[in-house]
Amino acid sequence: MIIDLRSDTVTLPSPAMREAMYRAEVGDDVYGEDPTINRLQELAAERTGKEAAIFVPTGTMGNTASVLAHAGRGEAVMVGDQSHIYRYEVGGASTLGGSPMYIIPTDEHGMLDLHKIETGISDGSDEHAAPTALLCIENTHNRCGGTVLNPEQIAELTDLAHSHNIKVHMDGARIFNAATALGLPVSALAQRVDSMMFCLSKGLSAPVGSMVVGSREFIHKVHRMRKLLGGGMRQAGVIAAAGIVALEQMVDRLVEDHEHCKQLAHGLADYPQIAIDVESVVTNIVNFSVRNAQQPLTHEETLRFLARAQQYGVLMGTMGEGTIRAVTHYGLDAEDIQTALHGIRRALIDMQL
Ligand code: TLP
Repeated sequence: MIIDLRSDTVTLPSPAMREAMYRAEVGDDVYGEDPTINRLQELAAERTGKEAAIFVPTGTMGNTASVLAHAGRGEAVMVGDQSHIYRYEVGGASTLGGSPMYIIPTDEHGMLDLHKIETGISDGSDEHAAPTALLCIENTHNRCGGTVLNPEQIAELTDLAHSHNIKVHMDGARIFNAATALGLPVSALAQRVDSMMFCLSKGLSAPVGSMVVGSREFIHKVHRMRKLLGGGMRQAGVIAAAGIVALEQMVDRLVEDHEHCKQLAHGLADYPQIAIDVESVVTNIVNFSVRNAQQPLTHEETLRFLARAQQYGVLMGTMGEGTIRAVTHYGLDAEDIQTALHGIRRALIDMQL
């Protein structure tokens, strides 16, 4: 039996999703005529408290289309040095949009350095610098281990950016996890940002799809950028139907994923070979590293450890630099977590760590 902790992207659609997909009413969405997509977009806008929403195939496309819609060629986009947009999206803002990325340091909780933002903003008066158009933030923060930005932190970021006429886009791939951890509606986290992308295909378990939300005018621009990126789909109500089920039925259960992640983190902390900060685990992602006689494993040794864990049926990933990431999700229960902990222990013993 395999316990797949590589990501919450590995989740399979629920029976209710498959049923909804089978029954979905569809039309040509490039004409705006897919009733299921239209319903999903209305639902997403309503849940996030924004005027409008648009369905996109992936989170990467949602972020890229948003950045292109906010920032013109030669206008700078501020991103965190640990952000998904910067590290894992093939540099779309720059390679496709002609926007230089201005890098801001991120603390271990996923918060960006306000002072560095302020001193890095260019209003265009200095001809040497690309004028800043956009600040991107991430919530929950993937590389920081699923950490959460609360409404006060978001307000600090948006107040600063807006006071310089800079828009704020939130990569909220896992915003429902953030809202669950804080016990707040997602709208409380989306309120101050100008736009947000969130994924249906991660913890919410839909097979495909993400949403971008924002003002009507902004979503109109994203529509054009989605077409530019080749993301104008036709009878995609077949997949949007699963997205509706995701929003209606899969949000309340995220709390279980968080409990399982805590369970996993506590179990790992019992192994002396593992370095982990259990307190920092607040959603469904846990980062940790393995030590050998108090020395952290090298990247190659970490890969060998992951391969050994895989032999015992536990799949996990690495975030580079010796950091291992495990993600809990729909389809895993407390017993699976216990099984995974046993597998990890056996891998540690095998490697004589
Ligand atoms: N993240 C994936 C990998 O790309 C790392 C994962 O397994 O976590 N924003 C954030 C914060 C993400 O974590 C991801 C996916 C995306 C955007 C992109 O979403 P997709 O994969 O739908 O393009």
